[in-house]
Amino acid sequence: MADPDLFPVPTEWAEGARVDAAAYADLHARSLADPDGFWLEKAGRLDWITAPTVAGDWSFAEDDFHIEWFADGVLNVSANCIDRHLATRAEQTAILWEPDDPKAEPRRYTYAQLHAEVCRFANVLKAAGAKKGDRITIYLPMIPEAAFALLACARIGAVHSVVFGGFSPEALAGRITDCDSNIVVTSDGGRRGGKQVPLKANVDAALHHCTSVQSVVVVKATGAEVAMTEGRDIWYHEAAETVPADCPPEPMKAEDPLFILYTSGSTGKPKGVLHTTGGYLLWASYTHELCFDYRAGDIWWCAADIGWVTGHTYIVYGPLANGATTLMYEGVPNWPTPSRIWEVCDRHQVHTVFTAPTALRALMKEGDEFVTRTSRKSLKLLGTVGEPINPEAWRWYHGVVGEGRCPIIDTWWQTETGGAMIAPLPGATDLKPGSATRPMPAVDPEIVDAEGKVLEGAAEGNLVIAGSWPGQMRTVWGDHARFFQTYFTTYRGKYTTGDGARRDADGYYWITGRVDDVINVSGHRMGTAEVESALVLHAKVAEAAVVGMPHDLKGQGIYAYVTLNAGEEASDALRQDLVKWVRMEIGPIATPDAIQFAPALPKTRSGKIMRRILRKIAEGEVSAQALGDTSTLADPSVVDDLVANRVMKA
Ligand code: 6R9
Repeated sequence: MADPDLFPVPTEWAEGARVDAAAYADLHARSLADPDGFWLEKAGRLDWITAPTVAGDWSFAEDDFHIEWFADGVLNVSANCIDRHLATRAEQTAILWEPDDPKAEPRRYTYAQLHAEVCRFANVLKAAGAKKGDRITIYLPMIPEAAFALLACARIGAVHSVVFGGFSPEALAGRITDCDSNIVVTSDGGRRGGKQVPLKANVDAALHHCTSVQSVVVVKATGAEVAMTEGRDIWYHEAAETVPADCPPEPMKAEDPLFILYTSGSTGKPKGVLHTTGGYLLWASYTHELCFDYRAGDIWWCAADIGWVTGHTYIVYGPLANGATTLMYEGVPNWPTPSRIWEVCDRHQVHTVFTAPTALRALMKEGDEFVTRTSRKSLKLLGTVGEPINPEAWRWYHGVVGEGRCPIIDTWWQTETGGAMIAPLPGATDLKPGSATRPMPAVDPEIVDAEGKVLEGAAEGNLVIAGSWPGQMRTVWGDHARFFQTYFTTYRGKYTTGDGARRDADGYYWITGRVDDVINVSGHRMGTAEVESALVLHAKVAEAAVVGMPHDLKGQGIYAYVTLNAGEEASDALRQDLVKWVRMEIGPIATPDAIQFAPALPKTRSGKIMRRILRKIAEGEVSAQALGDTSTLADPSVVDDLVANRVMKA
């Protein structure tokens, strides 16, 4: 009998795809047996000014720690994403923009127009004082100018640091200061789900705390009225009229920095993940083609925000390096109706849509009718990323959205990995709902136990990667020691992902979620330490501990235990005040779902908070067996109070 949990490669994919099962096995084996030969050959998919003669040169050992790829190669990322396509596809749409308001007009930019826009943008940045190597912070809504800005930085060799538009002025200021940005690119505002986002005002507030910024380039997006600071702020459209039309691409070494992207870790403030030029672009382009079997003429839609790594790799760099038509959507999945995603697919005849499980769960709950009233005939592939997809959502995506004909490409990866690491290939991999399936070429995953012992065969434990791959991050901006410490010391000689995983008897990987103090809220990474630091900044809060809690839509919600300063009264008003406070300090994505006031937190005699217990209580598992041994606590009775006063519902 057929296994109901196995979805074999559809015949038309097996016959027509670039890579079938045998070819995948060969690619994976060859990439590990002869990495130099394999990657020097693959490097040929990029356009080099000087072709590299070396591939990977790396060691994860402490006394010789280094990671380099294609070190003697020279190239420019924007030339690879634009100029080299001009001979063959100047008139093809490169960027197709769908506005927030479905009644507003979509915009299209051909490769020729993209070239003109990016050259112009690059010259405006230069006029604003940008030089090769400068860090430029980009705080923009999902408008085409966001893609122009990234590519313009790449063109002149400046390093972009995109900050998600949902982050608060405080969070923005921290990121500007950490990388010492001299220029910020923003807009008068943004639109999302019919609402306006005051981006420029947020930049103004952030810059009260920053000393490095000389110029703010402001794109007119909504027409909202904004304050302009004389001598600092420049309207993009005014500056664009005064600069030359052409901007030759800057030759960059393969290991020159391309971008910084801040992401949450288990300790301390967000880390500036640094990606470099050659290896990152190759990984973006190769994985985009392989996972999604991209073909000329296909309309590709990655529905992420450009503020996350998924937007960098699969809205901008991967698709444009491959000469694709990439759709960029300004709005949110469920506005004005829960049909919006599928309506956009019909309107633009989208071939692949790539989104997050949290969006799917939210749409699924609205009922099938919002899907079935649309056609979706153009869809060939469905992608997902950001968190483990529950089999129920997977089956809905496959059965209702894709009517059973579109393979689900569940891609597991991280900001740190640059692009997809474990994912099915549509023509090669039979699917299992909830599994990201098998590793990409060059990716050598292992499952290790707490002591670092490598577990063979079917096993569950910590997911590590045994060797380097071209898209690997190269450092934490400004703190190389922290890079080594965070990723290469838990299991010596290996890259620690921070995720747990199970490998089944067929060699399929099932990601079980983070094993560190990072929680995944609607596909967004949140360090519990960040939320705790925000809470303790409040004048009434003495101490805070934050853990994840199960949440139907978000995957995980934020559960905060708070102890108040002596003399302060717990109240619903204070609870609401704290929620508002965290939103203001970090941004709406960090909104706590539950706040429990606690007279004390469970601590060991050495003063360490026992998070294991706090996690169990937040999960609603309060039996003595679930809570485990509490005898090592300084005051075991603390636990009884926590259990009795658990916040049942967010
Ligand atoms: C690309 C991205 C990374 C963390 C990662 C893991 C989780 C991402 C996943 C997944 C299960 C998938 N994650 N994709 N878990 N299945 N397909 O999301 O990067 O924001 O850095 O988050 O997200 O826990 O460690 P980033």
